Amino acid sequence: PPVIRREDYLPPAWLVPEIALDFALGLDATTVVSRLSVRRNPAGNGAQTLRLNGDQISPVAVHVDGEAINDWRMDGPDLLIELSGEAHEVRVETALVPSGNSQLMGLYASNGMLCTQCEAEGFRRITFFPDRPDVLSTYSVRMAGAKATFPILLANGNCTAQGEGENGTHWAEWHDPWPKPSYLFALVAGELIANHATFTTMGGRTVDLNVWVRPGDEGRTQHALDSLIASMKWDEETFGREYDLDLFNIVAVSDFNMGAMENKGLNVFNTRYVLADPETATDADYDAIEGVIGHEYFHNWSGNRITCRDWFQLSLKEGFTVLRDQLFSAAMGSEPVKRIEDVRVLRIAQFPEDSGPLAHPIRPDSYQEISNFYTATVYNKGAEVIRMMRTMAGEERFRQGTDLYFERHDGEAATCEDFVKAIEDGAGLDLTQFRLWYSQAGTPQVSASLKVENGTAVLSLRQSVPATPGQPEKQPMPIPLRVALFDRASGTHGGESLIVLDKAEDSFTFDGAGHDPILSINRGFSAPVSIEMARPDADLVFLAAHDDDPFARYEAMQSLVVQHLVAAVGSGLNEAQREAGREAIGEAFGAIVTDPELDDLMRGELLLLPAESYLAEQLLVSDPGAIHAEREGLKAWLGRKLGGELRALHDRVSAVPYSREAAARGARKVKTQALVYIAAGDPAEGARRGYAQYQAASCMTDRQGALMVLASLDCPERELALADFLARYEGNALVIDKWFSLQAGSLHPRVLDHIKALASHPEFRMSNPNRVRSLYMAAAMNPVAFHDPDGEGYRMIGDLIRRLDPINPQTAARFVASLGRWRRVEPQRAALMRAELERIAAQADLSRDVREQVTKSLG
Ligand code: DPP
Ligand code: ZN
Repeated sequence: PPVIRREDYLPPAWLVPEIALDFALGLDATTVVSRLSVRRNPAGNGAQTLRLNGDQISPVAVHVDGEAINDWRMDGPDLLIELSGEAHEVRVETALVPSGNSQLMGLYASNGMLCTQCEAEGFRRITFFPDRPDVLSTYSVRMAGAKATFPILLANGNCTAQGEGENGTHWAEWHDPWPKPSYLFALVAGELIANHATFTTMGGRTVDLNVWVRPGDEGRTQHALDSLIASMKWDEETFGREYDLDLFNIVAVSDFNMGAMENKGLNVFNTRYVLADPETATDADYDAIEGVIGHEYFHNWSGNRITCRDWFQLSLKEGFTVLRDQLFSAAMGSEPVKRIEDVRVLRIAQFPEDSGPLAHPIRPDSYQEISNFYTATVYNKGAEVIRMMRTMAGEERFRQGTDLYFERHDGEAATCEDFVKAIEDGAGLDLTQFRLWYSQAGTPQVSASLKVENGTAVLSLRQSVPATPGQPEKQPMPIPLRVALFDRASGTHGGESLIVLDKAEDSFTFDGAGHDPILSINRGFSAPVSIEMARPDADLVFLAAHDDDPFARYEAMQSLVVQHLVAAVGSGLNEAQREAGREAIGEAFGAIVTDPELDDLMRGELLLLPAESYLAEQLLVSDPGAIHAEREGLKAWLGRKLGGELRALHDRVSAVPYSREAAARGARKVKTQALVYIAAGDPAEGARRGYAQYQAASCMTDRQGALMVLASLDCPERELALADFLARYEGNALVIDKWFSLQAGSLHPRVLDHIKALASHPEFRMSNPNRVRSLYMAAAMNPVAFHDPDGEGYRMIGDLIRRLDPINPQTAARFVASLGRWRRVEPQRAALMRAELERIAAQADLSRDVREQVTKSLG
């Protein structure tokens, strides 16, 4: 497949200032008549040929300026028309089969309704169009269909007219006054019911808000609606952004590749980021809904009003919008806890990407299939890069930068460079060298050492950016680090400083540091780097107890455990050393379990052991079996060592009644964590308490938590609870997803058999991405199942990719990365993983999506 390169960008030869679309809707047959007003782009290359992209569609009829023409031609999937003048009207008719569209890109049927997904290149599956984000058009949409099947007809913008047709049909016309790229087009038709509210903007505009769902689901929409209102208000207050239409619609769809989509005025959501009530959604689900509703809403400015010039600029809208949703969620809940969660996600999802065969800069230089670049790097590292600018500028100056960006580029298709320049000008920063963060892939490693003489501390830092595919050599980048030096005796520090390491090596001096200070570095995770510094356990125990930066406290705890586990699986520890390491961790853990000053939400973070994938990252080549065994061994040891304290904690939080308040949410968070450790140390006690927690549960958080623990145990309570859960939530797809993923993610010794049985369960559906992910993503992330020493887990994921690819290539391609880690895995498993990739590569007719990921992973 052809490689698309960023450096080859050319402005479009033709612009399309206006488009009128006319849909005759049917689940099995829909016709589309598209009228484009095209005009030669003065900035284009003057080509006579109008290229309209298509994908698995063919033109039924083509007219130019009202005349049917026959001299159009196809170039692969694209329609080419020769045009002689400066401006023309082009009319193209296409015929679609929405019910046969299993890729879920373009117009498709889901659960009896019709909906669209166009980002990145789905619009070309609906009609022929210059399907690129720098072609902005004003859209008018007319749709007609059977009233019984499609009582509700929605598109972008405002509804301008509607009426009854013949034979039980009706129609609606929609107009979106804001020019937009084709990827933001949306249409929804079906039987839907809305939870409605209004919002008055800071400028006094009254906006109608609707959350549309299938009848029966309306009781689970209030949290989404509340989150939308909170987002609108927050964006006014924090970024000065006001909503710009009279209507904002959200529609929940059960078959959806992504989380949600920010189509102008008509966001389409995966049901899992809309539907919630305490009985069926966990606290984490509530938080995710708030975050995604915010994210898509914030795109109205960072993405829609200012869009991307080309797809290489994806992080322009995604990195910035992730930062915006992170700040929003932090403001709605606990800022430190949110920060810790975000860093955990970065380390689990992005760090491995950055050190593997699919590594790419946040602004990639080339791609074969753009869907493969909706990555943790573009999104989450992209957010970290902008967060660093904010850290260096300070909040106020950063706001001046974003104000300038929104003002300068409103209505444009912009680039990452435009954003950086606006922050530079508006915030008064010199970001010359900082731009390297956009072009260089790889997680920088910073090694640190501290020396003290006569009260002056010297911090020596060295950075290196690892080689990544296509980028063997790297230049040093500016790395902003928040640091503080703690005095051992008082447990305090004399003030935090922000230093910027912008050379390969540098040193920084601090006066008045006392004789033996303890360094707290990269506080708040001010830079997305890994810090390498060998330090005594005692220093980490000290920081875990005393650091006033909550992230740094968490980090100290993590480092303590990482240091121990990496030593244990790496060079190996003798029994005495292992015991000493565990004792140090046990001491810090015990303090956290019992600290009365600590709020439970934060306690919950501090009690989490580092993920196995993050531990594997610390080693060049690792044995996943050894990592798992050592980490589980520590878990069980802690469960036994702190059994009394953990049972007391579990008893205390079990008495807290249900509410959505922070204290009660914190209680639920540590409830299941305490249970996890109790079960690790004493499986019989874990089964007893787990089943009691399951039966007493008044909400999904407690019920799911208990079931998760039971699912890993070999006990009769496991089967009882699993059967009860399935029967209790029959018909609720999102909860049945949980039932699948809890079992596929379990540490049960026969988990592979369970997964196989689940794949033939009557509730399993290959056509539904949520269900596929609930079974197979949980399996791919489960160290026991995936890294089975005989390679059964790899085979299972390989088979899935090959079977899913013809149905839904975008979702299939997401599974390749797990196998692509083979180079970092011990030789026996590595060979099995590689063989699986080769088996996929040997399959004829692979999609471009899977082909690109597999080729790069073998590369
Ligand atoms: N819908 C995806 C997101 O919001 C892609 N834009 O990130
Ligand atoms: Zn987004």
